[in-house]
Amino acid sequence: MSERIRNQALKSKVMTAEEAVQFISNGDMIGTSGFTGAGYPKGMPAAIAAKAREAQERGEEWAVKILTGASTAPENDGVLAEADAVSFRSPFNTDPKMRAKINEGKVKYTDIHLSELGMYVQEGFFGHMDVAIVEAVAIREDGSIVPSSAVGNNIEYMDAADRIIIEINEWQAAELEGMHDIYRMPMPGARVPLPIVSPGDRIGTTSIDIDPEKVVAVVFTDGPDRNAPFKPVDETSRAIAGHLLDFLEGEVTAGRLAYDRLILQNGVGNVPNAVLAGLLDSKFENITAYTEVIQDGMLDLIDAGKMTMASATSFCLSLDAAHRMNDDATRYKNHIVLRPQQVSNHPEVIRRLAPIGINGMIEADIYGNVNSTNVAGSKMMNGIGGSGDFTRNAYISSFVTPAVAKNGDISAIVPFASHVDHSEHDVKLIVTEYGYADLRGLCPRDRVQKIIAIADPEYRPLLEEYVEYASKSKARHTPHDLSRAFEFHTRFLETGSMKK
Ligand code: 0RQ
Repeated sequence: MSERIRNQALKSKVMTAEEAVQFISNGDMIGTSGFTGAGYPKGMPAAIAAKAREAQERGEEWAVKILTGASTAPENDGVLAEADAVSFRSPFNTDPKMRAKINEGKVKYTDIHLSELGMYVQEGFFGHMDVAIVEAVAIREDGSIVPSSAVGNNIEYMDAADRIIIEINEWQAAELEGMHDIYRMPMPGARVPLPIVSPGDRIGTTSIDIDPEKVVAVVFTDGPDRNAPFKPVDETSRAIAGHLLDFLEGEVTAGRLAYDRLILQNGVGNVPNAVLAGLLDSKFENITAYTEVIQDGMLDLIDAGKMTMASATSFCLSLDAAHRMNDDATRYKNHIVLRPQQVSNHPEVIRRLAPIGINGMIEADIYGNVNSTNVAGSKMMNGIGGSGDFTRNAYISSFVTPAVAKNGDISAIVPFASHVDHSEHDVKLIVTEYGYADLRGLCPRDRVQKIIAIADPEYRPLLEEYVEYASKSKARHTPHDLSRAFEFHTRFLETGSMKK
């Protein structure tokens, strides 16, 4: 304990999660640490869920509102959703139990750009924040907090909250101390340019200074971050990665990129992770990343000497890779900077550094509008995450996806996106296993054939058929036949397949 809590006063606040739950009340707004399955609280959620259950057994309504960094894990979102202990949640969520409650309408969910959520809290858009629960690797002598495997919105939540509960997770390597770069974003009117001109630039401190008087409890935990392992790279994802690398090679040939000047933003998901695997055998060297999560593939690139520096706000590592990080955090510290998500996803810095953005998607339409979030227009999958922060501001924003989902019953290319997260103005490149559609500089009608060419061959005639109807429209700029624009989706909802 003495090594992890170096502040004398806060040693007296150590208690169990079951004791600390006295500081949580019905209706509280709680801001927690945690981002893509890393650095989330592992002790308090179960205690909060138990408190909700007890109240519900007495016939009382009892639920809290939860803000996180991004997705967490079954021990956090899962247990809280199962106990019906949450009335409101934001942002990005991947937990299936929480997703079900959101889609049943039992949890109100608001899907916010990850760079903006901390700002919303600072500006009071969500109302009063009662409690912040933050996982840390240590508390320093001065009472400042050393975050664990995610920084997320920890600063904003601890600044805004009346009460702070720190979870010290002894499973997380103490050597993570020094990896973080903590910068407190000034309020509007006081903001200055962020002096980050290279992904590794540091602009802050290595711990979060807080008001120690607000700390009501320190809870010890000892459990791993929990992430599902990435799917092994299969033929489809290898083909997608191959096409993306061909595109990047073409950019080098055209003089718009160089083999030693590749900056990446890589979304979470099986396909984006496969792209990282593809880069291992590529000609690119001295790769850097200005991104939001460090995935397995990045550790491989760092170990191979291919990636020199990665800036992110959290890890999203399989358990095996998390063990590698824990065993070797001192070395990885030379190559990784973890920042608050307002900084990792900051539009100003992204536009300056000009990374290649690579994100997954649900569907794209024939003009290049992309849906990342809502299946058939209304069923929430995960959320926009940071894809909007990067897609709007990256140098080249690409979307990677298998051409079909659900054994071929769903086409990733549709006549009209049933929900739009990223518009035709921002999407520059779409990649499937059939190739890439480079949309730069093309008018909507010229994008159509490029996009249909990378659809699954079975869906191409159906898309062509739609284009033929749409072409009868008098409006020739972005021709649509609104009576049939959603026919892929309506057919899927009626028959279980988008096929005819
Ligand atoms: O479902 O797991 O039940 O089989 O979506 O799909 O093909 O494995 O691809 O892991 O890259 O995820 C858009 C969800 C893609 C993700 C999405 C189903 C498919 C499968 C996963 P199963 P794949 P990926 C950085 C940036 C938004 C946020 C973002 C995502 C499951 O990339 O959440 O980019 N993106 N953030 O079957 C119905 C479709 C479908 C579909 C795929 N058209 N209809 N289901 N699926 N397409 C991260 C952060 O910001 C934190």
